Amino acid sequence: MQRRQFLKVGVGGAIIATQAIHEFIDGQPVLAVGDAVSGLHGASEGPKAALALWYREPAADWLEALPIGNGRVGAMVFGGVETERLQLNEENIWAGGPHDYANPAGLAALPEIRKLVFDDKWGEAQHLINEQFMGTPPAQSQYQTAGDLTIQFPSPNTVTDYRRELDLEEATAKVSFLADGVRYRRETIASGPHQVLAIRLEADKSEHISFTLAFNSPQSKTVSVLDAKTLTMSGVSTDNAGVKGAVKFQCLARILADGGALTATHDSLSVKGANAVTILVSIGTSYRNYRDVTGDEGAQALHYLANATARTYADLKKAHIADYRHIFDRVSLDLGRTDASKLPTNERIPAFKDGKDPQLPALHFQYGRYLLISSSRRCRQPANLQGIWNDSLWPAWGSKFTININTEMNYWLAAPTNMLECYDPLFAMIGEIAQTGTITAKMQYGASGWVTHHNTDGWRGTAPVDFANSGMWPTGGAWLCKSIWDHYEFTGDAEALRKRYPLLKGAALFFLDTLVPDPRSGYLVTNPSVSPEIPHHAAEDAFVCAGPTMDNQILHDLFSACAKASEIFGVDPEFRARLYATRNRLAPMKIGKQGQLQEWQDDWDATADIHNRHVSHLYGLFPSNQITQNGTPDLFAAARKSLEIRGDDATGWSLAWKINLWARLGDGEHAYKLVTDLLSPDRTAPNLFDLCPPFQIDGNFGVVSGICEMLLHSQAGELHLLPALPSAWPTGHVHGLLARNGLTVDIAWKDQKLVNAEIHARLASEVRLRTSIPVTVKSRGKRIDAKIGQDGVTVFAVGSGEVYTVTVA
Ligand code: FUC
Repeated sequence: MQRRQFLKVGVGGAIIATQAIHEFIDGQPVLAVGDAVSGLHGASEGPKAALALWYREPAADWLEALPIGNGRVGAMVFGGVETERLQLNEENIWAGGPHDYANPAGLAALPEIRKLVFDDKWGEAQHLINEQFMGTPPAQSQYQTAGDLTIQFPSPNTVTDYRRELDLEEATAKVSFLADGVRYRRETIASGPHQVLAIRLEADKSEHISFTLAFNSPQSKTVSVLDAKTLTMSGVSTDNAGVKGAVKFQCLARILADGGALTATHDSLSVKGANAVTILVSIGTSYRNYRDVTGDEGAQALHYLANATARTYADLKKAHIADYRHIFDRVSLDLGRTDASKLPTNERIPAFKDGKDPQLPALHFQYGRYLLISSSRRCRQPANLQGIWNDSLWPAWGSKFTININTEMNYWLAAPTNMLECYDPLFAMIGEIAQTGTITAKMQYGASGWVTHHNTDGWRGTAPVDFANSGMWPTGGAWLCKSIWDHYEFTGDAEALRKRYPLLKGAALFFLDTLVPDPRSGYLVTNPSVSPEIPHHAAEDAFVCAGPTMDNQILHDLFSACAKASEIFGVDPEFRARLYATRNRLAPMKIGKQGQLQEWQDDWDATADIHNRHVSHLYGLFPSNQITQNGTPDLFAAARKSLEIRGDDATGWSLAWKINLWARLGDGEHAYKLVTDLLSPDRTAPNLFDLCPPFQIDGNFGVVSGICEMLLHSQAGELHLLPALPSAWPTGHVHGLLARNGLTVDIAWKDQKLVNAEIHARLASEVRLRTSIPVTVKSRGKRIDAKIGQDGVTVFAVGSGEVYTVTVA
């Protein structure tokens, strides 16, 4: 027996009837079954794909709109009935223009700054840094919106059966509704292979598609009609701190109509009575790279548009889906299923704390992967603080690259969730900041190699910016270099490492030249530096210091990676010896009076801002592996203590980092508690964008990594299955996670215990398998001769191309 109800709500002047949450079949609440609709997709029931975000109403604001992107070009799709708004982005539209921020006055001030820091005169040191050592100008530029494309439809009298969704399996935004008895359907894709946005408009009655197309933008721009079916908007980015706005951009929108009549005004195009329409949107910019903005934006936009015009929407979509799925399909995740997943996505967020929706974190996990594929592929810029999605000229923190945590976090998921190609723009950016960072190293430190501080932008600024308390941190480039070594550890790809070895070497050379002996401890330390953004004496607003724990940990990893790479390639033996010798003189990690891991060389943690969102000194636990349960049990306990003192309450990205940390501590319940804190309306927007607040995409990406860490560890020479599985996910499976040493791992579990796992080896190596219960390992159907280590670890050799099945003994 089925019962259907409708709610009436007004949206944008039209009356929309949305369907009530549930229908009831045999007394059980189930998702309402909509009318069978052919064509683009059906309506009113939940999405066909389990992996979809869906809603019963159009987006009323930007955090309800749905993001699509091809790495370079992105859009937020609002799904309005009368007005469809696509807020447009192109990753290279940055305020200002090519500019070097290095400060020639900095070097002369450096000896005095160092002395003040060693003399504990932090306020004076900070003052001198702010006056003499910050970049010129001391603020970097902003990433900016291109503007909006609006599609204005006639006003219907009644609208029913509205639904919009973001289908993560097809990377397609979809809208469907009945207006005055006609079923309308829209789809929007951001094609990677063809570099355009394509919007498909269909109706189930012929001659029913009518609309007016217009561009708008807060940028300085002109809109005009290029030809009878093509609208154009040309603009230029705004000035920044005295640097003239230099990125010219052109947006083109072309209407390809089946039937109907096209008319034009001087700045809009209209269609009347078409059967179906495809609108192609192409954006070109003059940005070639951080020092060259002489590209021909019009030619670039037209090139992609002409190429896409020659294809049908069906062809564009087919190529787009195949291209996207080639990456997306590598990993699947099931954390259990309940009916909660049938609710619209925005209703699931406030309900998540009730604990009955394991599919929401699984959806969030796949959404994070979707967002990285959509913002960091075939493009020049890595994912910035907002990926590529930003509707403002002056976004929070410039929507740039904050590299004292946020940019690194954006890539924590790239290797474990098997999306290695998404690293490419990050590696390209490291190559560029190694160039600008060479100037900063020489000009401000008199050093060789290259350096980057806590932020960079479209102009690849590397000098310290903002203020001493955040900007005076020289270890940003060194941290970014960890991604190069991670890539090698996961893939064993020595050729890729060989190409990037000069970047590691340049980063290390800077520190070999600039580390100074601490007069009190004798260790070699960075000076001046900060433990990112946290005052060690909060009452005195004192941030700058020498040798914060995080710097020592990052440099330990950098020197180790660089030395190992030089060994692999048989080059630079003297340099390698210097690296090892210097590594031995870095200050070691220490345990303080509260039993905590000290954040500084001195035990200042009690006078610090103890609940600060940054947990920088825990870098050693995650993302690094210098602190492990078996290798350094005392430091492991101290790291836990530090995390307890910091507390749970934090920004979105900080919660995400802590999920990874608790997972590394093997505490799945605490990690899950933070997943719950994060999947709440305070930290997750209706479109599942993570809220710092405001929106920052690092939290989306950090959680994906955190869930991986709850299911699989592969650091410190071990492969640990289900190291931090929470009781909220008693049964599930994951397929396709990458682990270090070239392994791909599938795991199935039930009643919180391992059922079986499959390990695919791409390289020959030794696996040290840690499980909570004894296991047997088979290859080609035969049990293999595995040794059981004293600590219960199962040790066996794996061959390249072989598959190993792990079952409970
Ligand atoms: C760091 C953090 C802030 C924010 C900004 C983009 O400065 O301390 O919380 O995430 O980056």
